[in-house]
Amino acid sequence: MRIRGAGRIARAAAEALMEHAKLVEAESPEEFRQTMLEAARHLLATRPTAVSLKNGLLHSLKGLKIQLPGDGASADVEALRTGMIEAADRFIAFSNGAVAALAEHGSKRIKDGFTMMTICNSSAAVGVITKAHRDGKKIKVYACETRPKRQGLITVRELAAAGIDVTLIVDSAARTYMKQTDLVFVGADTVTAQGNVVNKIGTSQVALCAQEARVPFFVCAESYKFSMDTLEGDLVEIEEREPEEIADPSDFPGVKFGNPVFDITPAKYINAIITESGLIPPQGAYDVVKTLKEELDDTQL
Ligand code: RUB
Repeated sequence: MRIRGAGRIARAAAEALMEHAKLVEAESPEEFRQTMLEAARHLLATRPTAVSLKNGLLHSLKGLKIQLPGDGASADVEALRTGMIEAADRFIAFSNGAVAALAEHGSKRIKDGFTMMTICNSSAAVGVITKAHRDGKKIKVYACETRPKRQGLITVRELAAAGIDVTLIVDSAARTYMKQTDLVFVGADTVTAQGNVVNKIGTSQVALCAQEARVPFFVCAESYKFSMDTLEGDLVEIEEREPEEIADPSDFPGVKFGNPVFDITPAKYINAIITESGLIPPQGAYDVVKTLKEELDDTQL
């Protein structure tokens, strides 16, 4: 939890692999390859829900491809090391560029005088909103507190520091403030091939309120947040965290605690998913996943 947010998690994992690649000592290309795969699996086990982590690792592991038969089987350890470092570096640059491109597309939907709502702390959603502000639009934001870890506090600090008129609200006030909201922007940890979105717990309730109030609901998600596994029928694992995040269990003898930290917003509540390539309907998730598969299918973890 020291590194959080699906995009940052992916970039941090790529950076960790890159640092590892620089330091690893290996007798043979095969040993180097195995060591990098082990490191990637270790990183993958840190957070179960955000598919950006897996995709960021796969993008980086493409650097090992130069070892594949017929594709330079003779690559030595130093060539693999350089390949890994360059691939991880490429992913980090691509990821940062994707967040900026997405902000450019999404901010066009924000008109002067608009009020937005957001939940949790999504660098992609914050990027869209701050881009509109930088473009000179006078905007307001309602930011949900986001119990139990209160990532909404990070969001309000970021928006206030950018000079944006921001109001912190408790999660249960989302419906009340939806009446004064023009657009909702949220982030994503994973987008399924069916166009459903996994994001911080509470997101689906905000989507429901938006639907009822006829307020457009936008998800900000770079292409590496789309899940190839869901095309093959896998379900996204929802991280369940310790009860201490909610209250001290010893103060409540005989009480059970439930603390799932992400939920699933069905595609039917989503107006568009904003990616680095543009705004797509949730049904377009299938095409994004297919493209990702073409790009990453020959890289294994
Ligand atoms: C963060 C969260 C964010 C998404 C998208 O949860 O749910 O909305 O990860 O973030 P946590 P970004 O704090 O538990 O990691 O747009 O920055 O990738």
